[in-house]
Amino acid sequence: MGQVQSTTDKEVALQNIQELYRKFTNECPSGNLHLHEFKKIFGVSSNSPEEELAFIELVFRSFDTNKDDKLDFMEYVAAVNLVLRGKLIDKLKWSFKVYDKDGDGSLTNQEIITKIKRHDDLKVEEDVEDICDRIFELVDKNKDSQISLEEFIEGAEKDPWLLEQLRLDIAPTDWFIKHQEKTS
Ligand SMILES: [Ca+2]
Ligand SMILES: [Ca+2]
Repeated sequence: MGQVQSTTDKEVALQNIQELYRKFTNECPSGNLHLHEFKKIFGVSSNSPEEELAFIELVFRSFDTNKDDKLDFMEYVAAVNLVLRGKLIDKLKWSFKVYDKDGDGSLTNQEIITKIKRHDDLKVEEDVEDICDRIFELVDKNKDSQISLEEFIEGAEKDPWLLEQLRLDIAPTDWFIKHQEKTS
């Protein structure tokens, strides 16, 4: 069943990429997708919570490989590919990069708390701290109150609960549905 599922996903993805190219050139005649357009795709506006705005910006930056503050079509396709068809390890590396706000190569408990809050905004403060403590207990092997990329990946690969907590997922359907709503 997994086989059938992945073949179907692949076909859908290819079809979507062709469709994306049409939409991309249509919507971005300059050949570039800018941050404000990216925000619109995800339904984020200046009225959105600050955390959400900051998060989308981090996601955008993580896809902007050549750091020129815009996504060209290649960067955009790479992003869509990662979201749709990326291997778990690549998704985890990407998740880590997005959470690592200050880009110093390790995650502090503040960076993890921001992530948990986004995961489920109904969670009360107490729970968020409990979850954060539990993540550190399980992942921070050398107890330096920082989570390194190695610790992050090792933890997520071993423990399904951690994987659920740590993996950043942008649902492919949302990605496309929102894009289509915006452009059609
Ligand atoms: Ca770029
Ligand atoms: Ca950091």
